[in-house]
Amino acid sequence: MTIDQRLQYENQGFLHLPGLIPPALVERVRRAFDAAAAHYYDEWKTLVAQGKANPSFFDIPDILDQDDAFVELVDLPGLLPVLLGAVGADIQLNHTHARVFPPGKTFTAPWHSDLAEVIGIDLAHSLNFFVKVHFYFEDLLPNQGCLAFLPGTHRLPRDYPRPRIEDIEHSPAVVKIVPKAGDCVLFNTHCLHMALDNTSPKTRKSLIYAYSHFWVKNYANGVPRDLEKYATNRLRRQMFGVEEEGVSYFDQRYDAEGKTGDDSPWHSASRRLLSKIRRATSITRH
Ligand SMILES: O=C(O)CCC(=O)C(=O)O
Repeated sequence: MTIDQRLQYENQGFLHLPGLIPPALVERVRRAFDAAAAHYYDEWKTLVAQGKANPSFFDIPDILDQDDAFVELVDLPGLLPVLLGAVGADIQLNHTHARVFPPGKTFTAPWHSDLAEVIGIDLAHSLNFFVKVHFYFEDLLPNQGCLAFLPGTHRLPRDYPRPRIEDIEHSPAVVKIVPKAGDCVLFNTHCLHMALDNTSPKTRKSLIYAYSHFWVKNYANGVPRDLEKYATNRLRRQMFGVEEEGVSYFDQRYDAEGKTGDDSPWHSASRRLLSKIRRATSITRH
């Protein structure tokens, strides 16, 4: 993480990281996402008709099992130093969403912290607790459900009254990010944010990966089913919640210099995985 990124992340609560996903990977992600979205679209519509799904958006399930490209984003080389700077060496993938947001009103609560109900953490002083990365593989139009933030609000206490902003597009308190294909947006999930309405004629597509510490429970959708294929090195094992034998939850560390034996086979790691039967529900506030 560069000093500019650190200052921006710590003081504003979010970072727009342009062009981090290499073009070839952008293309693979785009194709795989469209194929998976098409596969699950009818199921979503059926659930909507039965009143069992939200009509405003849907998440493709278990995205890490859909294509290698989605696993490659987890530890994207250009993103990794920023992730390590934002969370720390004990980073773990916490959960994923592959989100399809057709034209319509936003489904997120206005100006929310994802962590407002979390107890045991002084959120205003825990700058490195929990981050999300939104990955974009298509250019967004300014009115295509872009993410918006209230900079600096990650430093406010959890009970700070949620602001009502009448004219979001013109408020100087708001930063809206209009990303291009290949961009990532990383943010402290306690920073007040929301997805804006998608008033464009185009569906917004994005991937959302959440990261926290190794000792925070992860969700099933943050662990690919085929660990033997994907958890091929120390970092990947840690990202997917696989414990190293003899290392406690709290002592798990990825050493970016590679001093921790990246070549130790996956089989030597403890198989005690965090259970895939955990509910794979969203912690986005709807
Ligand atoms: O833009 C989205 O899909 C959700 C934004 C949000 O509230 C979140 O990622 O926590």
